Amino acid sequence: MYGNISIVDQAIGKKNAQEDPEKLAAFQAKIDRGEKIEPHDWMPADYRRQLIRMIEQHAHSEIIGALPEGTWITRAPGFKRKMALMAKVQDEVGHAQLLYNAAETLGKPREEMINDLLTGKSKYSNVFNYPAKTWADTAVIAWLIDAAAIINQVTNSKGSYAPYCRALERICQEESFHLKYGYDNVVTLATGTPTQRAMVQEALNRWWRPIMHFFGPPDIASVHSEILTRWKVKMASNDDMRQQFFNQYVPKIWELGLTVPDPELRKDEVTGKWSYGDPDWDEFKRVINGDGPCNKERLAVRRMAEINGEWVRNALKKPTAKYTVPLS
Ligand code: BYC
Repeated sequence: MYGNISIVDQAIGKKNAQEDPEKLAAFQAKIDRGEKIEPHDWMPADYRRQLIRMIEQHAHSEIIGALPEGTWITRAPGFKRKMALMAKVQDEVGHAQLLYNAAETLGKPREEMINDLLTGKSKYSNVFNYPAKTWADTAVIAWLIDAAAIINQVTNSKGSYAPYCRALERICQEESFHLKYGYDNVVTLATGTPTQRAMVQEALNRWWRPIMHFFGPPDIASVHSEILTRWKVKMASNDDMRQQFFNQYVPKIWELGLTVPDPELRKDEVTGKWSYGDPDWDEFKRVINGDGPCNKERLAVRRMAEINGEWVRNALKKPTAKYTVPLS
């Protein structure tokens, strides 16, 4: 902070200074009244830029997020679980389509978004840069990562940009099925043989830290929260969403006789706030900047999919031309 004005406020102030002050005031008043912004409405350039950044990252997260679970479709125990997992993975890819559509309404072409993902220019959620080592990992992902996503998305579906809110509402309905599917798998393992129980505990131990990171850095270190909150794009802070997750899911984890790998995690019954150990924010920074256990692998798979799918995209554009189908 410099005096009473934060660095973010100064930067936004400079950008906003280039905007028509009357339009800017009318825009903020509209947001403050709780009205929605549609694509054809006037909006400040930075509102557009911030939304593209966030929605695009979200879309990329859904598409990359399909990969850790996707590798388990052929190995899922039993036909019913294979079918259920396949449906979940399809849903996630469908979410990406809805989100790319929402981001496109702001003027960035889909090809450019995909290109920015493949070149590493755009980020996607930290959590999908970790390996799904056992079947129990898929159970923990479907239960707790989908739970974390629902907390984030239900909250932000009340936000100001109408196309993003509409996409989030639909996505949350599907995510709530995923959560039930994930919980069912966790319960099966947690109430199964000692080996199954150990397997789900071990998966939970490995995923806990990435899940803590999922909600973003602590509020004090969050770069975009201030302006996104003022513009009602973000309807709760990173820390508030993390606290909501603790409140809703830690008791459920304990109920199953599982433990959380954080000896400092406890709820203050007076304030209602949870305190927790440092989840290693340096690791978070490394992972979101491309240096996680699976970042290279995830992008390599996406690049391969892009090359293999090129003839389909071309065929859709020019159905009468001849195409060579790559043999992969
Ligand atoms: N991972 O200022 P901050 C799913 C970045 S998929 C990576 O607090 P903001 C599912 C942030 O971008 C659902 N990067 O940011 C799919 C910024 O960097 P840049 C995924 C992160 O935007 C398949 C910097 O850190 N959900 O559910 O105010 C199977 C500073 O952060 C992360 C979404 O994408 C992260 N976790 O708040 C199963 C939700 N956190 O851009 C499940 C949409 C922060 O300045 N996104 N960063 O270079 C959001 O709600 C917000 O962007 C966040 C971060 C709360 C994540």
